[in-house]
Amino acid sequence: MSAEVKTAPAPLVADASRQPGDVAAAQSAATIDGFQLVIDALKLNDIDTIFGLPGIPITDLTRKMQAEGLRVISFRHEQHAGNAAAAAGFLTQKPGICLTVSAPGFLNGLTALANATTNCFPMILISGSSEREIVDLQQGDYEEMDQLAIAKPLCKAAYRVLHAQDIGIGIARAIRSALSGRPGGVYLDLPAKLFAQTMDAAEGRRSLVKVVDPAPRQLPAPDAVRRALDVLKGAKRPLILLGKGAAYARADAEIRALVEKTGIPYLPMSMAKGLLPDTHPQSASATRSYVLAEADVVLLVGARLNWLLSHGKGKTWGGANANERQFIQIDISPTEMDSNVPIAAPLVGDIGSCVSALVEGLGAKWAKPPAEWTSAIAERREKNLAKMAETLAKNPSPMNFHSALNVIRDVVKANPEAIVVNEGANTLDFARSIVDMYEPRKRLDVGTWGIMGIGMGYAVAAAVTTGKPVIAIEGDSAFGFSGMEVETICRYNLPVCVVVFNNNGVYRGTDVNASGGADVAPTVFVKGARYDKLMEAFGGVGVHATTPAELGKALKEAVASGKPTLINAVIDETAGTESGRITSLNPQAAKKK
Ligand SMILES: Cc1ncc(C[n+]2csc(CCOP(=O)(O)OP(=O)(O)O)c2C)c(N)n1
Ligand SMILES: [Mg+2]
Repeated sequence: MSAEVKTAPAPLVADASRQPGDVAAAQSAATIDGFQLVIDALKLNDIDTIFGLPGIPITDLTRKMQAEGLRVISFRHEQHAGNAAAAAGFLTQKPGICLTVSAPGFLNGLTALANATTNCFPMILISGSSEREIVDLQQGDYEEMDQLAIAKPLCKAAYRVLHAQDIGIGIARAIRSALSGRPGGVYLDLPAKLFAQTMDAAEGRRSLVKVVDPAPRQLPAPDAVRRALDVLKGAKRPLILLGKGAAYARADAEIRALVEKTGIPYLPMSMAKGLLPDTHPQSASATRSYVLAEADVVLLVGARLNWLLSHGKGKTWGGANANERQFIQIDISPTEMDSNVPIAAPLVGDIGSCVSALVEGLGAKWAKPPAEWTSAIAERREKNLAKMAETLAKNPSPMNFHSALNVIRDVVKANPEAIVVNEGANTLDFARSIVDMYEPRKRLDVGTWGIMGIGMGYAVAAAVTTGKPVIAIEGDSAFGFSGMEVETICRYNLPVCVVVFNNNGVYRGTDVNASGGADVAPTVFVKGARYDKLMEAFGGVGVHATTPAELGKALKEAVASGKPTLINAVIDETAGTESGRITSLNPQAAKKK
């Protein structure tokens, strides 16, 4: 039990009939209300930060939370508060809490809740709601909406608390649901009436629940470990694929031991970059398409065979060869197995336990992969890296993605503790491959959905939960989704530097309106926009950068000073491609000439 429980929360409502000096009577008559129970339940479970947006019925809750020592980070739109909560969950292994008002605020938070669930980030969306009796009879209450029913299909679990004495259990259930097994989003509905309900203070305190072991280890079965090792042993061209689940698991030392003891080349998915430094000699990132097509045994660690991995089949996986490949998959969720292709050796359990079991089973005589395979990879890797270095060294005018990212790459190398947030299309694809990461959980991006709008929410969460510098590399379109939160960044004086890759539009700025009309094409924005002025409007530092030198200087200063900064990096508007690297997923009306 933590210290908070031992100290009795101050009763908010005293019994008027209490006689001075009558301590026993005062104690039994002392009451506690719903507001206080919510706060005490969260604190008891080591929740220290709330991301939200106040209004009826939760305004007082936000004030009281702050008064009681919780950090309350107030946003300009709930989606970004929700994204911040999700990122905080990923970074801390504690559920991030997003607090919203009823109906419209709740709906604004839902995209983040669904995205958190898709990404397997633990978060809890706590929403105030209107009067059940009126909502259920559809009598038109203030912000009437059956929020619980709407949230249910978009998250792991959804609960509503109707009575003050159930607040403790409700919050405990939400926490356990968010963290246990495969983590995800949870919805907790707190109707307005609940907050003012009172109950006996001592009974109220007893009703609170400290969740014990919310994400229990799940050990893999010994025969499953043996099977996995047998498959791995038979491999001629093995590959380890690390997903963001591996980053979340904080099994950093075990994963490094597995990679280094087996000598198997590895490929990190974008948010697993940095689990081992991207400069690690076994990294096959620079020759991704070769290893995916050629590997005969692939060990998936917290990575799912979804669209990001072409579902484990087809051209990416070597076409005809795909049938002969064997997969070993480590995942906490048994039903992930065989979701897209057969899994020869499923290893169900938590990543730390599964990887440790494999490392233990390697024994002293584990044979490294055939040199034919590792040297073929090394050769290609060196060739590709040299090619990339050549491209990066160019200094075209105007700047392109490469020359701009080259300087960001250097600043990240010099500040490996910095957290990189990244969204956009070309801005995302180029940054992912050009900017090396050196430490685990330092890269946050669009994740499983490829969603735009996570930028400022994730940046705020990264800064608040770690206190480290944050560099948000943003397409100009991507930035627009959450741009107003630069005020939030300035208000809390967060060490965030936003770099807007300004190419005048979605993908590029050169599209034309085929009708010949006065409107610009749907993908084109105001040309030459000055996003830096937006940051200046709130007292932050704004920089207009048209050369890599200007960009590099401004970024270094921002990281050193920790001052909220926005660099408007002017990028050649012709440099990008439609949909970045996922052009093949884009249905087009007619083939472009
Ligand atoms: C919520 C959401 N809406 C729309 C999209 C479609 N989309 C994908 S990338 C993108 C923006 C790309 O433009 P930008 O951020 O400027 O990056 P660039 O390619 O220009 O570098 C959009 C709108 C999305 N992924 N998510
Ligand atoms: Mg753009």
